[in-house]
Amino acid sequence: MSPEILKAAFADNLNFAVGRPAEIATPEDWYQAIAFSVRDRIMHRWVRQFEKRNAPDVRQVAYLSAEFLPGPHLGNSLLNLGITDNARKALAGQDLDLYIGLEEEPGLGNGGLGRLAACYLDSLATLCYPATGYGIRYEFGIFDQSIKDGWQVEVTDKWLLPGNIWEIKRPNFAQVVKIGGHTETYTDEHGAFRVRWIPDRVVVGVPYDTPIVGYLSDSCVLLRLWSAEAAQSFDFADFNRGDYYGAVEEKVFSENISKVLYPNDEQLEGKRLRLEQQYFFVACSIKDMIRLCLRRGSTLERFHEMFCVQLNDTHPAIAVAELMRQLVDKYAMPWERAWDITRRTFSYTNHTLMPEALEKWPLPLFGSVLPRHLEIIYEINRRFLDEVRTRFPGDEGKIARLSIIDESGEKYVRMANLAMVGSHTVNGVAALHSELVKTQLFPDFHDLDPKRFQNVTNGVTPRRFLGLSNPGLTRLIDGRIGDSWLSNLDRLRELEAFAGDVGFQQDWMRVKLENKTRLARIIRDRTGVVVDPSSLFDIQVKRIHEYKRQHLNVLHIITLYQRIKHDPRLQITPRTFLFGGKAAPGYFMAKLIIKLINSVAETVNQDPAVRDLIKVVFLPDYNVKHAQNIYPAADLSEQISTAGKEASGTGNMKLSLNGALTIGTLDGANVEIREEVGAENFFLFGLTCEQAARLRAGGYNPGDYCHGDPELRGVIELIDSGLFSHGDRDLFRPITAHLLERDDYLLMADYRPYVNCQQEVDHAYRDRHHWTRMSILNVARMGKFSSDRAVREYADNIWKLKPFAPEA
Ligand code: GPK
Repeated sequence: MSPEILKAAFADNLNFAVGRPAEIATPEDWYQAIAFSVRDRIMHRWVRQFEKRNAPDVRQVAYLSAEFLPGPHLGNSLLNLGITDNARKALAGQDLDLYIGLEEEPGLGNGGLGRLAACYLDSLATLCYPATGYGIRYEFGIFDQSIKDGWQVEVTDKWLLPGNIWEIKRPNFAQVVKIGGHTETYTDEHGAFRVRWIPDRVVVGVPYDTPIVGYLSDSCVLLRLWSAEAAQSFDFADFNRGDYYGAVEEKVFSENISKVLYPNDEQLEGKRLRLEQQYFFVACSIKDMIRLCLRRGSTLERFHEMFCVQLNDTHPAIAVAELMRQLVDKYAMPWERAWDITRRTFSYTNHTLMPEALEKWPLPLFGSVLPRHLEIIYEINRRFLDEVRTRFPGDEGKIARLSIIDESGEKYVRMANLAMVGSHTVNGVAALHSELVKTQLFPDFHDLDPKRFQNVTNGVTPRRFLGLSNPGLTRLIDGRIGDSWLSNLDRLRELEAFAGDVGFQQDWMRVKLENKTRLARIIRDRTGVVVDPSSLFDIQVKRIHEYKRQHLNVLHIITLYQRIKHDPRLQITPRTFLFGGKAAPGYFMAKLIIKLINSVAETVNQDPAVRDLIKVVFLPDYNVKHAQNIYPAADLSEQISTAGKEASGTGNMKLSLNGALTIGTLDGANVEIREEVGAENFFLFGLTCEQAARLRAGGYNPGDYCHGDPELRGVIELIDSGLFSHGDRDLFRPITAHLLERDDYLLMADYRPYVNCQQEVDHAYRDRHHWTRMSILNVARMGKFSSDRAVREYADNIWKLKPFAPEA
């Protein structure tokens, strides 16, 4: 698409879609005009492919996810369409990057799980797989984080306020969803015994479609997000005849369902509204698939041939019972047939072993929201447990553990068990995690059917996280190996040949320095802290969680601080420690960790004795947009979770892809990253998952580590002295007391190995050629971690899905 054509398109859209004369157009107006023009091109592809995508023999994947974190669309869509340079030319002198930067991001997710879903859409589109991402169009996404006096303050996210050019409302595909009420039995006209569900509420789900364009592939996938609206005609006709205000109330009540994203990451909230959200989007999505299936002339007997449905964690697991309900209650299919279809339709991805994240719903709550589903679940469970009994007669313990209903105390519906029973395949998200899924999480299911368990190691899209975020490095790589690596990441391997090339190393260092200089400017503008771009940028960005151990990082910072104070002439590699991440609003310890980081930053940054050797920065409001500025500037990537706790991690991949070296434990995908880049190019420390288990089993006493290590004791005492809290000796006591008394995440045990490993990092960074060589090798060996590879594995091994056009 030539610059002239784009220029005309921008002018047209400024005129006709935005309605502003060029003379007075603001940057926001220009953003909109460009975005409309890009959307036009995406729509063109979308419409052109309609036939191919909907051919009767085309099988589709539906990716059901309560979260999607796509990031701003404009920059990425320009890149994927291959028109960024021409768009720049078309704008002759105007600042395209300024316009791109104006876009609000759809923060419809919490962290890794939502971002993974977005990476997979990018790859599905790029590889021409027929796919739809189904989710919720939250009116308010993840809160914006600001920092006041060192504490996190949550501010409502208003992403829809400026309007959202990328979505198209499709009221004609709206679906009605029932909630609450009771069930009745009746005999149908053939004398058959049937059940119907009489709800006490109905809401309407209206889909909003955002087509996601693939990288230079001419292909799109659809992100279809459901928004809740009131069923107006229903109100007036059946309930509130003439009751206008009652109907308005009902409207507000209905719209609540898609109002706000629950901001908890790997933590249960257990709220009725959350269950309603889950059911709402699942019911709309299943009905939408049934509609499509029938429209394409198929019968529901072939539902599983038309659709495979991936459950992104257990949030959409109710889909198993909903498809059964549709097939049995509505379409009068015999139970066995319906169950066979259901089992062939679903597969389930587990994303965590953290016990507090495993979803379970109190039975009374579940029954009051979804009375018919509870009955169906009982029936699924009865048949399933009968089968188990014939295989393991008399093993009541096993039966209790496998049951979808937890009856050990107060009764619960276990969503993971429902997902397991209703799926043909379950997968973990990294090799180690997938092993733990078999041995720790679902050992009884594994005994029952080991073939059902698979691994698909996570991946990330190189388009957004290198091509778009790091144009400097992209150009440098293109210059050496051409540009095909962006859709074939294994080709980065060809960079290995240049790892020792001094000229290439210098270019590599120059790009990194430019990226760090840019980030330093952002840090100064957003926090007032001045950092030195030539210092080592040591970065930990991710949700704040005790298991991710941001506070272990802090213990290291205080260790260095203490060393400098004891020895004012100490020579260490100057470092900038950068943190970013949100804490769940109700997670006290996580919020206190943020306060600790900011308090240590305040003390350290203004202490002249530190001689600017260390700077500590907490960059507020970590999100996709900010991440894109951070990854390219990283020298060191902190992946320091307690072994066995991080299912995979994906930030670890993005940072390494941008040339950061990793300091990390043998956890999640770190294990595979280390395998790929080579042990000599990875800073490993800490307990393994087996060692951690043994330590705990033997009666772990964290206090022993502290008392046996004077430096560690000094660090804890320094925190408790009030030095970082204006004399308040109690402020951080919940953290230090937990570390000394319980230390669930084994910081005390891993402290010394971590600090020693950091010393190795310090030394390694002084040899810049060697460091740069390691950095180049890290990038060269990241091919495996492309989401293209991951999506192909899902398609080949789980979905049995083919691209609808042969790959170019
Ligand atoms: C896992 F269970 C969950 C969750 O509720 N939210 C979430 O972001 C993350 N995750 C894991 O913590 C990461 O290790 C993993 O890489 C990511 O999901 C994607 O699989």
